[in-house]
Amino acid sequence: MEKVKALFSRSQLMLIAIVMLWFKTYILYKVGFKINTTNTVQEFLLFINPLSSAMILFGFCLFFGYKNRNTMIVVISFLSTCVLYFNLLYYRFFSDFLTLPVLFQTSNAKDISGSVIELARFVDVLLFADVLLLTYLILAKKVSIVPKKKWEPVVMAVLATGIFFTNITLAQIERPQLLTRSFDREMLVQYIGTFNYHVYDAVMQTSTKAQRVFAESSDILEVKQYTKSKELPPDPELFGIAEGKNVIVISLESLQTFVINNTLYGEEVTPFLNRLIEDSYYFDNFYHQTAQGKTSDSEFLLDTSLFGRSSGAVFFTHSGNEYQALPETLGKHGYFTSVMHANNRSFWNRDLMYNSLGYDHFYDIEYYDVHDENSVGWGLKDYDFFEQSIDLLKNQPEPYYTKLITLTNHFPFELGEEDRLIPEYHSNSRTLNRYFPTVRYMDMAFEHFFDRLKEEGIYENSIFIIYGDHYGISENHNRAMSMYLEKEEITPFDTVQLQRVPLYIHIPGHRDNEVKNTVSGQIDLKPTIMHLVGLSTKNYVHFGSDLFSPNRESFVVLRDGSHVTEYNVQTRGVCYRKRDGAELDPLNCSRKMKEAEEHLAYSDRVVLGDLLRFAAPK
Ligand code: GP9
Ligand code: MN
Repeated sequence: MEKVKALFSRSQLMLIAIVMLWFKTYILYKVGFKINTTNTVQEFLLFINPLSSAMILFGFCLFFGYKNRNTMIVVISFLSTCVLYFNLLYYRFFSDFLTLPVLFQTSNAKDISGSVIELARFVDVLLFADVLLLTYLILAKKVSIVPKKKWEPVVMAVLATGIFFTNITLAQIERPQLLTRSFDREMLVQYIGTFNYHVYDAVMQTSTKAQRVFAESSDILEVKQYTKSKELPPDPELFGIAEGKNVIVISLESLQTFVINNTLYGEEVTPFLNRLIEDSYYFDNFYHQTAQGKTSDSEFLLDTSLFGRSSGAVFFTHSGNEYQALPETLGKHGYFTSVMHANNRSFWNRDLMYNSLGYDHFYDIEYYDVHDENSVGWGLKDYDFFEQSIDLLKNQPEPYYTKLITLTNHFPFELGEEDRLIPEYHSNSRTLNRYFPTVRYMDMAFEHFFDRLKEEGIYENSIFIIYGDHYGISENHNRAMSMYLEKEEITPFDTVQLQRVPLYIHIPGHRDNEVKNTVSGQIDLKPTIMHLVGLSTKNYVHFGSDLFSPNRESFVVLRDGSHVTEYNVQTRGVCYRKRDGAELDPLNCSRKMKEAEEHLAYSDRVVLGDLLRFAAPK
């Protein structure tokens, strides 16, 4: 403590600089970035998070003595203010925080440099007030000049790390997995601070870059050979059936197959989706293949036919890659491509990733009228989201490829009394209990959307790809789940079966609909859609295959390495018989297990090495 006192009394200018940067950042959070908090812990984190970085930044001055120390204080104060200011300007334009790739993406830089003058405001000068004050104090000789001492940086480092770890621990408690899953930049800034966020971003980007640097152009040839050997011809009856039509993809939040055609206390959970089976191709053995990237992983699988990452979110780590994604390809064939989702642009790094995937437009929360009355849980209620999306759809040039992402059926499955169409379940899991009414609500909202599409004449001229993005009920709720499913227990085999999500391919006016049992996953959607709209998939690197191909083999690989075939399920080192979950000799699964591993390894090579940049342009 003595040393701490001594440290700051020796360098009062540094103390002033730290306190000013700290308070300034906090004020900027509130006024400039308009960061809202929902509880006191969050507010406390927001307040405290600039402190440790301010201490580390100004700590560098302690390596200098005499006049140099004071000059360094001003320099650091100026540079850190510039970082804040660039973020502010960027935020005014994109409602997002800077990331390294953005800084080096010239197109973005151009976007913003042209409008810097418009983005800057006179009051911004205030941001630099402390830099001026520090300079004045030095020039007016109001501060002491001291020689450097070896113990000073040590004391500062101990202090700063102490505060830093308290901050990170609190953030981790308040928002588990924030750093490992890195889902939202705004949240990262809110919880760990602007400067720490930039360091975190730099570490993430550098580790990613390294693998890219070592990749060679010949690597893609080997991958192409592999995927080509698995390419399947389309069903001639369905090839091109949707040519020139709008493709509307609906990602239904956390919807799992176990609720389809199921009841809760005698009432159907998804009456509309149950009826929809009759006039759609319905896939009852379709699996999500997502990992920590959740919704964003499912979007990635859909649009690229590649696997996301085993940890973290590919939307964050590899948003600068070349993908030859579905929106880009459809765009080249005359489609307008867009996403409609009433959330922040920066969530899952969508704003940057959608550019890489080739989307023309992202209708984010700004395009929706969202207020307390039409919101619940994560935001805009599905009914209102669908209703408001109708106008957006109507105003798009046709044909379009549009993905709509729902939100209400999201953990923790909150719902107002007025929207509860069926009761909650009664079990020891609040999560599972609440899941049923929100699924039922989503089903109702979705039915309304279909009615509206018909009223507006959009329906006839479109095809629909409707799927659940990932599980909603995790293994933590196995006891309650076994009760609901009337099973003694949920085994690892059952857990894999519970990764099934519904998939509907609905073609208005089409007659030959049926329930398809082929074992498949989200990775198969891209080649399927391409064939439906009449595009060849030759020369594309796809890890999935057309769901309608007559030669298709039942096979899906999950991101954790589990796989399912027509007869077997392999997970956590055990081979099961698919029919009844009986354990089998591992030999029954070994051939396909090798293929599953190969599949993931090749796909990872493409993503980590950014190999599609070497593929011939289409
Ligand atoms: C957020 C929404 C939900 O925008 O897509 O994300 P999730 O938590 O399901 O990945
Ligand atoms: Mn989701």
